[in-house]
Amino acid sequence: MKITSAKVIVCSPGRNFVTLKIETDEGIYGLGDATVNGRELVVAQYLEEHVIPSLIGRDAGQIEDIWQFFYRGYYWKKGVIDMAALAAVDMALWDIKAKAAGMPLYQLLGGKSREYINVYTHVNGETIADVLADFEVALNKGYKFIRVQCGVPGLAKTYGVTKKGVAYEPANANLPEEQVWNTTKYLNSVEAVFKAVREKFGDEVELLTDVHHRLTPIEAASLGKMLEPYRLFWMEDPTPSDNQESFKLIRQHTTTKIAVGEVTSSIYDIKDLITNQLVDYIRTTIVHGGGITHIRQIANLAALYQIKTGFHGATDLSPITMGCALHVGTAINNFGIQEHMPHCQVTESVFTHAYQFDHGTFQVGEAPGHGVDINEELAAQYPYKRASLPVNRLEDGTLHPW
Ligand code: GCO
Ligand code: MG
Repeated sequence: MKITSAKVIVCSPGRNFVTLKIETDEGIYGLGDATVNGRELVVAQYLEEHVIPSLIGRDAGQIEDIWQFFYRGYYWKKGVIDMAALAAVDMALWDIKAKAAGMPLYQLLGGKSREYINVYTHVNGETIADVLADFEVALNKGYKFIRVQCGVPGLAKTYGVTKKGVAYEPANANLPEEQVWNTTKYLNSVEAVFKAVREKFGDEVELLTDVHHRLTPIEAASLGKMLEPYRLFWMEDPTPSDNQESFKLIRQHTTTKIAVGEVTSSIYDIKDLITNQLVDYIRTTIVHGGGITHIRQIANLAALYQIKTGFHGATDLSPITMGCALHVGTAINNFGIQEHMPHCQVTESVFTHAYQFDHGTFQVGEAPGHGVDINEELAAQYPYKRASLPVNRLEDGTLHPW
């Protein structure tokens, strides 16, 4: 089966998405997600100028060789833009192969390892009372794994906290909004919300939290120790993982489990974290991590160390990435949890999908391929709009990780 054409669809149904559509001479097409939040047009142009011309005429079935052509075959490998472009090609080719086989993708990846996919959702609020109210809503929807983020007294805005009743969207402005951060205020206030949640809702529900790269390693260690009584499912990105060794310091002090990887795009970005058993969950996901082909390699390495997956699943990853993540999650043994930040209705109307939410879990669906499609006519009604992620400064103006 030959690749006859490919095109990039950039649209903004509620937020920006970059989609690659690959067509073949047998009439089967495949779709891949190439969205990098805040840098969408860069990946779109990369695909159009450098990837698509080299794809035409190739055998669509040679997924591994095509992956290696754009990775090993390219001198400047491994950046997130490259890996997102490569991921889109890889997702689309797996979609084509599974459609040609008349099978849902998970069958090609080894078949079902589980009956459903557990997901975690986000709960947040400016105050503890707001968090407790939002928490109850999530429990009523059936979620058994819940990420908790609370406003920090004295800070105008806190990561992950949104106005009441408004869905949280990270890329919230045309140009980066400048927010203010104070680590002491955060560390002084963060324990109380977990205490309140455990007191009100008991020990059974699993709790997670995202530190969003804000702390130094020793601060992260003290946070982990402080939160031990609340038995978190994980604390996420407690410190930036650029220096993988720094997680040794955290591990020396706390048994709070750690999840890392949503900003990583290659196995080499997390290899030391895995092989030194410095984390418990890997969050690299299909779109930023080179597609299904590369994510399976990461998951296999992690499995050797009893580390599980916890794929990133924020709204800036398109339903196509979610579909692929659910197929991989269904097939592999060391699946841990899937993040679920529901897409808005407009996104859902443009991207139709076979996967279904069911009481805090997903059913992957039985449609051939990855099961996600795009309504191109509708997509065209939502043109790209520049949107940027915020940046963070300390109170004295120093730039700090967001
Ligand atoms: C998460 C993430 C997101 C990111 C977002 C950036 O854990 O879901 O941290 O909220 O901030 O994906 O584009
Ligand atoms: Mg995160």
